[in-house]
Amino acid sequence: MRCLAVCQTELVVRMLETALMSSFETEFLVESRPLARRLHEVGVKVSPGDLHRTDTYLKADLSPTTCVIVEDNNRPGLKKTLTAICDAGATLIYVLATGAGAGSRREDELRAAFPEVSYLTMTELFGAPLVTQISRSLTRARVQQYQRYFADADRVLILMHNDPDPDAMAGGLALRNILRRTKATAILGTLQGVTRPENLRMANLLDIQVESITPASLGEFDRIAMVDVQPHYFGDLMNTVDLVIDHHPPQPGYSTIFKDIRSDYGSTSTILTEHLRAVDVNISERTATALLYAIKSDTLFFNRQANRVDLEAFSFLYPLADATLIRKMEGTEVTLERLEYVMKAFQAGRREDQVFCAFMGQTPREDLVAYVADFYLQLEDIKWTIIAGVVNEMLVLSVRNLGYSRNAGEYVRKCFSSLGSAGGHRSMAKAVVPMARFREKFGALEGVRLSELLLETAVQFLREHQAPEKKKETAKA
Ligand SMILES: [Mn+2]
Repeated sequence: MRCLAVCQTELVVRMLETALMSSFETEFLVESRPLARRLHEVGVKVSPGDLHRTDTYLKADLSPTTCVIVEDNNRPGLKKTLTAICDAGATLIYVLATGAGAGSRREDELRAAFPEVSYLTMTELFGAPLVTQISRSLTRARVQQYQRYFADADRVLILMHNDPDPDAMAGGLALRNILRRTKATAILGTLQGVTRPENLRMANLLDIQVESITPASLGEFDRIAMVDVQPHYFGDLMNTVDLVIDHHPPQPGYSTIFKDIRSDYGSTSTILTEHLRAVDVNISERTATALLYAIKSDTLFFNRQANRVDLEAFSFLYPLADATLIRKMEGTEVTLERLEYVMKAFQAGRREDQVFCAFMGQTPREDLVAYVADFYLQLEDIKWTIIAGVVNEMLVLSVRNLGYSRNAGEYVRKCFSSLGSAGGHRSMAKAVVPMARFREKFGALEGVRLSELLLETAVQFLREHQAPEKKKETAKA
């Protein structure tokens, strides 16, 4: 494809020449003869000409498929130049703003006069990659600091939350790589081991050894790092650690030598992918596969709280990872045990509009509650699910919704924070309250009656929080 660049300054000519060389056959037009001569001498295809005359462009052999780039360094005369170019029959016209006056006002002015012209600014084109590069070097400095700090330790513990999920395990694996350690010198540990089927499957398929540790054994480690979790999760067990890398909202009440907490990231693995890239550590297929799977599963394949950085990490990891293995890890999520709880929720569940609530009674593990909540969200007309079960005398509630509706975290905090722990994000939240306290407040309900109670609290919450928006809609109409 041919490209004609109409430029004022040498720097822009040279920059465009290098940038477009491999994709376009590019010629340049400049106003100044001395500049044309100088550029010609170094091999640039350039000719001088009066930029305001249609003739100049006709001579340059413009066709409707020639891409024309016009440098705008904020000097007067741009409109005359554009008129001449249009009159010569050009249709693919880009104005490249390089001057300080570039901005939305100038863009609006140009658009009004030349609706077909596209307006690009150097700041836009150049800004994002520049910021990425600079933040990468900030990350590099950060990573190098903790690498040095961990270097002389004999035994390192990389601690994950209970029943570590793909994000925790992948994050742990990546951190071990960054610390240039093996499983003998940096243990991936947890106080309560892997139980959820897909977590087990990931650990097996990627040969990730997760070791069970006890509170008493914490003292055996020279350095402790946490991934995908912060010390407050473990109560008073650890108030001081060496490194925390997490994407959950920052928590107070602990001290750490180093930390990198980015709560706007969809996964801890995204943060660690950036760490790996910043220090040019060789990323093995196994680590890339783990990280890719983790980003995919923590963001529910970009359905839940994901942003540009998660996508960026995903596309960086994709060619390095084993996609077949990821499919195997995802496997079929359905097990007989899970089906049993899906059925229990079906029998005891109640539904109103787009809200489904179910109390499943005694439940062996928390992950079943979460699974059933995710499961019913797949139903076509369901936008909210609230599933509860009793795990060890505690009522565990999982709330899910399709992100764009009301806030799930707000719902659990409003209804249950006075009874126990309650919190979460917009699209997923969880509450854990002692069954005894729940009964004190709501009475000794069982089965369907408890589902009905949950439905009532949810419907009321949604109604209260819907009111302002409805008003707005009516106002608009
Ligand atoms: Mn996570």
